[in-house]
Amino acid sequence: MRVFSGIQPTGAIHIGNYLGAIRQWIELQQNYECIFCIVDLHALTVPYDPQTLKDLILEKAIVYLAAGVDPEKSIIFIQSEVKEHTELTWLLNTVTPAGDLTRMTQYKEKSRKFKKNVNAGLLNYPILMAADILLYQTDIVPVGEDQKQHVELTRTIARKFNQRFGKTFKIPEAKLAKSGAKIMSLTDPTKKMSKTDVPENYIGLFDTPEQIKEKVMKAVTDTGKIIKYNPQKKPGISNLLTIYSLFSGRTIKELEKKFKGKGYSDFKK
Ligand code: ATP
Ligand code: LTN
Repeated sequence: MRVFSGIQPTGAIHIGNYLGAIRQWIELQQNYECIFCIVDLHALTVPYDPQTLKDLILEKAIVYLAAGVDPEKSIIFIQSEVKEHTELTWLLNTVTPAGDLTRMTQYKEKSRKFKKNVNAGLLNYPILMAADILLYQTDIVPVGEDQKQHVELTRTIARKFNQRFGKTFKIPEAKLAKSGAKIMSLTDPTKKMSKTDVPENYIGLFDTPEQIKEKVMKAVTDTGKIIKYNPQKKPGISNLLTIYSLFSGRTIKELEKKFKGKGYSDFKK
C-alpha cells in the first residue's frame, strides 16, 4: 500500500501540522511505502517572497527529518522538481467540474483572507493536489481534517477520468488522526490553527519554550472556569486539553480528573 502526503512551505510550521499530519506519517512509514512532498507550487497561490521561499522549503525538509521521517524508509522530495505534477494537473483540469472548485471551503476562506490576490491558482489548487496524489497510485492520504474535502474531490476526479478513459487511477482514501485532526487557533478556538495567520494563533515547531509559555498563557479560553472537554460549549479549553493530552500521552479523562477544582490559569501553567 502506498501513502502520499505533503505540506506547503508557506509560513511557520506548527503543532497542528505535526499532530494532524506528520505524526501519522511517522507511524505509517513503518508498514507502508511512503512519499512525502514539500508542495512548493501550492505555496505560490498566496502572497510570498521568492527569496525566502527557498529557505522555507529547506526548513520544512528539516522538520520532516527532525520529526522522524526516515529517508531510508520514505521518499522526500520537492513538488516543483517533478514536472509530471503540473502536466497531470492540466489533464485533470479538463475533467474537473468548475463548480466543484468554487464550492471548496479552503478556496472560500483563502479568497476572503487574500482579497487582493484571488488568483486562478487558488481556485485550481485542489486539482494540483489531486495530481500529486493520483500520479503515484496512492492508497492512503494522511492529512488534517481541513484537507478531507480536497481528497474527496480527488476521488471524484479519479472516478471521472477512469469512466471516460478506462481504469487509470487508484481511488485514494483520506486518513485522519483519531485525535488532533483539527487543532484550533489559540486566539480564536472556533477556527483551525493556521500558518497564514497571526503568530499568536499557533505554536510553531521552532518557537522557543518562552514563546510557547507566553502563547499558552494568552490563549483564549471560555466563560466559566471548569476544566472540562466539550468542544461545542468550551472550544478554548477543549483545544488546550487535546494538545496537552497528545503531547503528554495522558487521556483527556485523566487530565480532567487531575485539574478537578482548579482554574484555567493553573491548567495553563
Ligand atoms: P494554512 O492554514 O495557511 O492553509 P496549514 O497550516 O493548513 O496552512 P498546510 O501545509 O496547508 O498548512 O497543511 C499541512 C498539513 O497539516 C495538512 O495535512 C493539513 O490538513 C494539516 N493541518 C493544517 N492545519 C491543521 C490543524 N490546525 N490541525 C490539524 N491538522 C492540520
Ligand atoms: N493541500 C494540502 C497540501 C497538499 C497535499 C497534497 C496533502 C498538497 N498536495 C497531496 C496531501 C496529499 C494542504 O495541507 N493544504
